[in-house]
Amino acid sequence: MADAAVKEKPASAPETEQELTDGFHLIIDALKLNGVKTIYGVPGIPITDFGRMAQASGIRVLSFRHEQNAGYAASIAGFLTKQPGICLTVSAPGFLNGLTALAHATTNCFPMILISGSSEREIVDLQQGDYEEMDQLAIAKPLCKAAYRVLHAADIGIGIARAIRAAVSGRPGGVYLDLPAKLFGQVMPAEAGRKSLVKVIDAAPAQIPAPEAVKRAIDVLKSAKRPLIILGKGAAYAQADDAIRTLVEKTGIPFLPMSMAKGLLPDTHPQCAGAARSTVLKDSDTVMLIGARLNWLLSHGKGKAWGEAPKKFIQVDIEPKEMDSNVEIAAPVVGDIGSCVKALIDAMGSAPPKAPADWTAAVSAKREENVAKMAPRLMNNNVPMDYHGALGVLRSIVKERPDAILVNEGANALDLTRGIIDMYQPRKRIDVGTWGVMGVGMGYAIGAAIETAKPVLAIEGDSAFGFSGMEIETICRYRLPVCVVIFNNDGIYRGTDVNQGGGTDPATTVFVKGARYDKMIEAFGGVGVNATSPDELKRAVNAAMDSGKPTLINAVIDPGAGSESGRIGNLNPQSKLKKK
Ligand SMILES: Cc1ncc(C[n+]2csc(CCOP(=O)(O)OP(=O)(O)O)c2C)c(N)n1
Ligand SMILES: [Mg+2]
Repeated sequence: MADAAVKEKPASAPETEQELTDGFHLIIDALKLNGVKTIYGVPGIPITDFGRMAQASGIRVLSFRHEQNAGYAASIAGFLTKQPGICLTVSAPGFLNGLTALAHATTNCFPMILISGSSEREIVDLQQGDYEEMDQLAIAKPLCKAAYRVLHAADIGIGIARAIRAAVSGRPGGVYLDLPAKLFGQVMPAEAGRKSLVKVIDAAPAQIPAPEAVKRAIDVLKSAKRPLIILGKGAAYAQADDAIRTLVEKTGIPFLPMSMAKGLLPDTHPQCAGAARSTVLKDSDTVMLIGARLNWLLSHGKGKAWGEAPKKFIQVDIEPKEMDSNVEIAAPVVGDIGSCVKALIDAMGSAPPKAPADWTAAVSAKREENVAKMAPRLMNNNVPMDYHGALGVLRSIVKERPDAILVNEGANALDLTRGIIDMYQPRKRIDVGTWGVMGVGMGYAIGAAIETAKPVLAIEGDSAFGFSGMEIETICRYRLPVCVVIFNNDGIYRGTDVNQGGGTDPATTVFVKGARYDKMIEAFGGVGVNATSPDELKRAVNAAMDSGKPTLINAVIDPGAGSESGRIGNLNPQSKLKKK
């Protein structure tokens, strides 16, 4: 460390010159000691010089146009690598811009650290009106897994170690680290500084499940007539891909991947029940959740979607509090996913519980039926395009390029893409996650391109894209192999809504008709294409994926093609009173 440590000789210094270091260098050294290679952020007081120095030290520092997008990039870096993604912001407004992403990381269980510079504590605490004054630590606390502030240079090592461990151990999440402006310039002897740094050992220790819990789970599975495995993004995060595959194949149990678990086993795997989702939720009698929570995305494990028949749930999760969150869990298995799945396989030995053949045959038949129903719609060459025609070609492109990362957000643009595009490899589909949030698109695309060095295909609703659209400049600036396809249907859900008040303002859900998003990227030297047919779309995406050039394709979609809120229109509140 201390490759650029300051040498100073104060007037009163003794004859022997003492090597000094400062907050700037200690933070950089602490991050590098713990393997941090990339920082996503936006510069400004008090972290501008810090960013420069970090870049000079060999850390890759990516500057964004808005902190929220930098934060989303950091959050997905955490998901993809199991190391905390780092987001760096300025005080108050920059911090708040990054905070949405920190809360998102926490909700989605992605390890991330939001490092924010902050203003002078003495002034902030007396509320004397400092530049960008805000008690950031207090605000961050309820929105993340842990929040820390470092006041003394000698505590930087410990502060960063705590942040890293808190982010990745147990159930991963977002951590806030508050670094007041004064800290950066604090000076201390270099040798003492070196000694104060902490390398985090075994940051995410294995958590082995209790053998009784494993046996209980296997007993429940053995009594099942219609078992189902649901794989969540926690299972994808775990990087226990081989073990999970072994468990699924050994038991022959149909599996249902949640959105970001698609590809953990290929969607074309004979046991994949993705295309028979409603049937397996209703008809199964025993459900093993692996890194999936019974939240709204699974209708809380009860109600119409789950049918009348009684169900038994087995849940594999690292967080004990997750058990019984919505319904009774008959067999909780608490531990990290990799250790739990391995323990289950070992305990099954040579006599694993097997899914009964009549059940697996029924699931396969339903799946084949649904796939066959969908097939002709995907081959249409309509102009203007509908979602199915456009997705039919994108589906083949992903099949031919299974290692590309697919970013996806929107309403119809999300739900139909998820349903239609098969994934073949783990952690290749990244999307709106637990909140169904709009705005992750370009941040995710950048984070994924940087962390994986794979080509990225982002399929975006025109509304969804708007939340982070300015980052196409960032994509062009860093020359990232990102191809953005905007499903442009002139608005949110549909572009056909009318203002029921009759004025000249457009309806609340519609945008400028015939907008040409492709022209935006041309302003930054990227490739823009306006695609009006599936053939044009296919050609443009293939060219972009071959060249690796930043590309934005405006895919013109029939404004009437979508439906309200995509697949989740039922969540819109209804009143018994008639709409006026
Ligand atoms: C941060 C945030 N703000 C607002 C919403 C509400 N919302 C859900 S989907 C959506 C946009 C849907 O339109 P689009 O992306 O164009 O997809 P389409 O259905 O038209 O294909 C919006 C604004 C949200 N989910 N997240
Ligand atoms: Mg739209």
